[in-house]
Amino acid sequence: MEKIILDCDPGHDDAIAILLAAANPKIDLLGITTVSGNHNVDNTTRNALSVCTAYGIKVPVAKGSPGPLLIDQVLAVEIHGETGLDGPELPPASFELDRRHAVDFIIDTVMAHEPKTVTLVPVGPYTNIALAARKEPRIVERVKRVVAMGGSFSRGNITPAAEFNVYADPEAADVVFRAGWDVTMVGLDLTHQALATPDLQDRVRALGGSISRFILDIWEFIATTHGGLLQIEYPAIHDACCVAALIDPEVFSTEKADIRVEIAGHWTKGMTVCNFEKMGGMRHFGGTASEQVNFRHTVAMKLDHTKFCDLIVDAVERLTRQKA
Ligand code: PIR
Ligand code: CA
Repeated sequence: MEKIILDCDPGHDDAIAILLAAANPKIDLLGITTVSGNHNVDNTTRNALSVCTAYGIKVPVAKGSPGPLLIDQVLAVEIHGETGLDGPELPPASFELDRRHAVDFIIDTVMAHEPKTVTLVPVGPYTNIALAARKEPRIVERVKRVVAMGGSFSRGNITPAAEFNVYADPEAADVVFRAGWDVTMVGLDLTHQALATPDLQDRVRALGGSISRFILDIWEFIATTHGGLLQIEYPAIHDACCVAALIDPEVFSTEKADIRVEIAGHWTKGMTVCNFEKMGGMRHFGGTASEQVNFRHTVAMKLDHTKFCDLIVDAVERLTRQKA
């Protein structure tokens, strides 16, 4: 069992990540923390609680940071709508938030478990994770690893160079990639392969029931915004890729790299600059040539789409059975 804390900004694909984490027996979901990103933190928190209420997910939910560390807030309303999760119908939340701030929830939870047993899974801007590492630096040594959705080594989705989660809080991303923990970057290069193809949608539709309906409604909404803006053929299921990799490490291939976050660039702010070991590895990044290159990050490369789809279908099946 992989013990995880899912730090998210639901968010359509975030909601699917929550369902996959709650459903799969290989994941022990210790809690959900929320952050501003796709929408403000009030909305992303309400959405997280509503998803948990609707599908009987009983884990602590702790509300986190209302905005990025330094820059002005950037939301993704044009993708996720006015509520942050437009489209599907959800019930009002029927249970209470954890009383702690997300940052304290993360610290307490990591410190309360044995060293190297808790994995952090940030799938929104990394504000809470950066603050937690600053507030209690011992968590950096203590977590097992960080598997983060965000970044890209090819193209961006909010600017030509930058992916949204990194762009929305670049300084936080810089803290996370500079810290000494084991970080896997599950960026757009990978998640733009994780598409809700007609075949996957048919398999989910065939299961019937309210969870199947919910996921189809998510994809229906995202197809209109995502498809129009980004010219991607089908909805991308970004955030669930991190959870999928913790269930089955073979769901994607990886390469080692040294990743730096561009926080000062004019056209490139929020870009994740990947120095790949396999490509020969540039000896330095420019700037201060003395900065030692260290290929200690992992980058997600090629998705096994069939394996990924099987995990999504399996999660819908399990949750539907549990609900019945
Ligand atoms: C933001 C997202 C997805 C698409 C766009 N265009 C903007 C959200 C997703 O929830 C995911 O975590 C990440 N941010 C992908 O950039
Ligand atoms: Ca997200």
